[in-house]
Amino acid sequence: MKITFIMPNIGRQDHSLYIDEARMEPLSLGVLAGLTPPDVECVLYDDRMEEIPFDEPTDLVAISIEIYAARRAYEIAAEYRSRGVPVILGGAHPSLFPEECQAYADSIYIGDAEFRWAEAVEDARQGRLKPRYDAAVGVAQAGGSLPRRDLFVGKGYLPLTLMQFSRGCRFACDFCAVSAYFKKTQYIRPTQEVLEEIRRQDRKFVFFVDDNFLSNHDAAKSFLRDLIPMKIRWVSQASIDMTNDLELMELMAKSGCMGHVVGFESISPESIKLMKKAPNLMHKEGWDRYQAQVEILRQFHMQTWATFTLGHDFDTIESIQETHEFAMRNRFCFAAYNILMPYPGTPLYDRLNREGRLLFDGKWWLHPEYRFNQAAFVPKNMTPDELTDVIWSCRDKWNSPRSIFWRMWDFKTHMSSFTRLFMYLAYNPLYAKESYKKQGMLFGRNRKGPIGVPVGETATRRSIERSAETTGVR
Ligand code: B12
Ligand code: SF4
Repeated sequence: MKITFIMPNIGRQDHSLYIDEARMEPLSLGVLAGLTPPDVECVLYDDRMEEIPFDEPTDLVAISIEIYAARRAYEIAAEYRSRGVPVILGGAHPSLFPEECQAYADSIYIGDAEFRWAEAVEDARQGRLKPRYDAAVGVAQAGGSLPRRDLFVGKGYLPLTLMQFSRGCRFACDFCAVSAYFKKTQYIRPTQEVLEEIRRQDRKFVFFVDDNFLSNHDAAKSFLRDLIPMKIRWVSQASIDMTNDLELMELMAKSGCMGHVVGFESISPESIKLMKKAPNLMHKEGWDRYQAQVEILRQFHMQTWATFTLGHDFDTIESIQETHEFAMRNRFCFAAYNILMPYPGTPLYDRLNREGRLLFDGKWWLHPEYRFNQAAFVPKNMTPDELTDVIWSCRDKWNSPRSIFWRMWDFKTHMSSFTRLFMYLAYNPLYAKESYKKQGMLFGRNRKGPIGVPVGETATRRSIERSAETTGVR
């Protein structure tokens, strides 16, 4: 038996093929292949940089979907199904919105692969794949199952190893798909299994893709004490309440932490309360626009990737512009000015739906006219276009060479060691380039016809190729 694993891309640019130059290993598919019985042949195709050989013989196609790639995933599924190959869809989007995905696949898988994937493979082998598998969520890779990292070799992924320490988060932010998926719970792997996984791979640079690595401070501290002797460098994602615990900060620095993706979300305390982002309001000294917290991050040399969700009900054009000034003043390593997005299954989506504020028929991810980084709802204090424009102008300013040069001059963070400076200089231009390439991109490849009609897809591909031939831009 042979299974083809596919990582779908978001879409394509209008004028050229889109290759994601900042692509990272698709850990979900590596984990999935690791959980597959060893007698099954596994191949992986990554739509972010390679053409999918639809005619290559295979017995089952497994696609992992997050919401932005849903449209493209359905197109890929249609290509295979038109050739008689069964397709199963899994991941965050099918788990949160199974009703939609069911229409585009032979089978959908809800929840973590750890629980029922082996059964689904066996069913496919016997030719009796069920239309739906409802699985639980919980501790990742239990029993020490390892991802099939051999499938990533030669695909040009960024040189860092993706790994999980935990899954889920205890907080309940109203816009967060993770909180909805894991029902406000964090599931932590046994330390020895994580350490063994670190030992079994070659790199010394690890990205723990946890939703909130520090959701449980005590568990994190215990793990970090054991991580110190491994002498790795690592980054992760974590909430800002980490700065309330200096012992935790100390252990992170000692175990090689370079910094975290930190969800600041907004500089307006009213918006933070509305979105229920509790960790951002936990600072002992009260609200000071994160100044004391950012100083603590700097004190421990953390190179912070600040993320913002913009367009909450108390945000204004001015407050969004001030958010950019806040990020510049603090010379963050990276910043993501994300438009607040209504993901189905979240309280935010339900509220905006009730209030009649959703645009694009409430299904922006499938809409043929929706473009990457465009407002998909009606904000309170500005028009959707104003929200789109002000965020783009912040992003544009942030990514300019002048800004990259100016932000570099922080001797506590980016200039505090050669490795940190290298990371700053290597990744800032790369992310800036990706940001410009992705801005305004339509989703999927088939722009005109209904989703999942392979004929249109082929025509689109031909026209893109022609455009690439004439312009020389790919
Ligand atoms: C790491 C990460 C990233 C990395 C990308 C890593 C990579 N390889 O490319 C970075 C930081 C670059 C990133 C970017 C984005 N991400 Co992201 N990301 C994550 C994160 C935190 C972890 C994903 C991961 O690798 N987990 C580890 C693996 C092993 O777990 P898993 O993916 O959940 O897979 C398990 C199950 O879902 C299931 N499963 C998954 N696929 C399949 C397939 C089949 C067939 C089966 C049977 C089972 C199955 O089994 C797996 C094992 O248990 C998730 C949050 C999350 N918990 O999912 C968000 C998440 C997936 N991202 C999200 C988003 C929105 C984005 C962006 C679009 C953000 C933006 N505005 O730019 C971008 C663009 C992505 C793109 N396509 O280009 C959302 C998706 C929301 C949704 N409803 O779908 C999530 C859920 C975060 C959130 N809080 O909302 N992301
Ligand atoms: S702290 Fe982060 S991961 Fe946790 S619920 Fe809030 S946004 Fe989601």
